[in-house]
Amino acid sequence: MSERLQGPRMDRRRLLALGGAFGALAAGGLITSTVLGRRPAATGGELRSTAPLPPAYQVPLPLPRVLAPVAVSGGVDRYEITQRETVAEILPGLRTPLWTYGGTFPGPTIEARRGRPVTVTHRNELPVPTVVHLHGGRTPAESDGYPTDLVLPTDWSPGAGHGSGGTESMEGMGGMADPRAVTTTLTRDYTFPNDQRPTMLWYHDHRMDFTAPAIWRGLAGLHIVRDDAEEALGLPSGPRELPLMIADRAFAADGSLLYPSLDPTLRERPGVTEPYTAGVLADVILVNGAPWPVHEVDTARHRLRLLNGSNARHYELELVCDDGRRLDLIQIGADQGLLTTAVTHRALPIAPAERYDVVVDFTDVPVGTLVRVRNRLGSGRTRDVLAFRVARRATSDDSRVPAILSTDLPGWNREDAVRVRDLAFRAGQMNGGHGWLIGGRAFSPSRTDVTVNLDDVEVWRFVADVHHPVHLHLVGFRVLSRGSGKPPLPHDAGLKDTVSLRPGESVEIITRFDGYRGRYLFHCHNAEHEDMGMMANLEVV
Ligand SMILES: [Cu+2]
Repeated sequence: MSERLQGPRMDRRRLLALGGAFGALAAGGLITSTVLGRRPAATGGELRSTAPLPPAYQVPLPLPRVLAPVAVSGGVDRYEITQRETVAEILPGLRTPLWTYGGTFPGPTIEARRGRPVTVTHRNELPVPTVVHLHGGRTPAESDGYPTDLVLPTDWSPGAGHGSGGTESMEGMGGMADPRAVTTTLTRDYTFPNDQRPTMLWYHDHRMDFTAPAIWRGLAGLHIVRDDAEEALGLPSGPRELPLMIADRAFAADGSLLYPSLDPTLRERPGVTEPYTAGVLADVILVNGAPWPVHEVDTARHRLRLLNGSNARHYELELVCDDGRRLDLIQIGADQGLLTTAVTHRALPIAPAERYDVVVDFTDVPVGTLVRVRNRLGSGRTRDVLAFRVARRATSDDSRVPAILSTDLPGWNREDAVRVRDLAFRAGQMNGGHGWLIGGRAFSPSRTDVTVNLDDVEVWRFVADVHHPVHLHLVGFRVLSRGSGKPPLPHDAGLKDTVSLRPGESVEIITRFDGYRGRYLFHCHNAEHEDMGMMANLEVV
């Protein structure tokens, strides 16, 4: 009890210690009103393709292949993924070099069962070190993909040709090596217990300083956790369950991806050129790696498992029929699995790294109709995302959306929290240049920013200058409030692992730090912000 009472007092001291910049934001001062006044639809600079772009809704929607295990003995499913360069035809008639998991973008999907561990042996045949993180996974620290736990290429010598040995690659880390890093050469086994609520996770590169360009080049794939209880609900399944990874990219005239890296080899100097330091946006919208694809459906309910896999682009999705009629997005799940009851949206905002599980009912849509999924935050061609063509009458549809979807959502109350923390996400100086900071500091692997006790419940209060989608590793959380104590928004329902802070906004979340002890992270999932300092260490003890 006394511990609980300490919460607000610690909170106040922390608030004061954070100083003037945070205070101005928290008090709704000039910074807040200026930022809100601009109301930007996106944070970042947009690259323009010089390649000829195809018309929308011509390319069929690809579905990532499901990876087959190499062994299923001993209660563990074993998989192997080789990270390698490949060339793919993304824009019709053009060839695009990619960095991939297993030769495709997105990488292969891992289908996992709740409570049944999966071990993935990743083999790095790319020219740079890599790190695999399973986003949303309840993963022991040694398999969580800490940014300095590198898998090195066999012939890796970072300073080769630059005459300074191995230190130059540490430039973005302020010259600091990380004594706790556990590196391997060529391969590494990542073990995922899958001891968590069923949901769609995604795995992607998380290498120190170079996460954004690595994901951009193609290092992202899906990992779906299922269980018997969810399957018993009768939700749309089989060909009527569609994973949709949405990501923007830009293409040069020769088909190669554009990206404004300071060092296009991604070997030494991290970061992007000045117009893009707030985030890299692009003018082509890919879904499962295809530009503005189209997918044929029948007149039945479909389950869409949405991931915003973009580095910096936000979307607000709506479904519009040829005749202007809009279809509802019936949200059944959030980042971390099923809601208690469905929430119906006319439009659904989705920030980088967020997932939404939605059901769309095409039952009453006339055959022949094109149903466009549009992005209300886009302009020009970025207003289009993908489309469904209602191709035929369904012979039957025995799917349903039950009134109660789940009964196991954590019901943490504010009174359960032993601590309240304030964390400001805003721009600032880093290494003498532009950076993105948490609590006024740029990321350093050698500093513990937040220490929590295993099983403690805490309330964290975030405040933002511009858009920041904030992600915690290890745990899911509930959104408690937005904007000075106002209730969460409808799409904040359920268990989240990424929350979208809007410009000038404060958001409170609550979570229990359960699962595993060790070194984890929390960070902004605008991938360029993440690479430019907006990450912090979370030590669970
Ligand atoms: Cu950010």
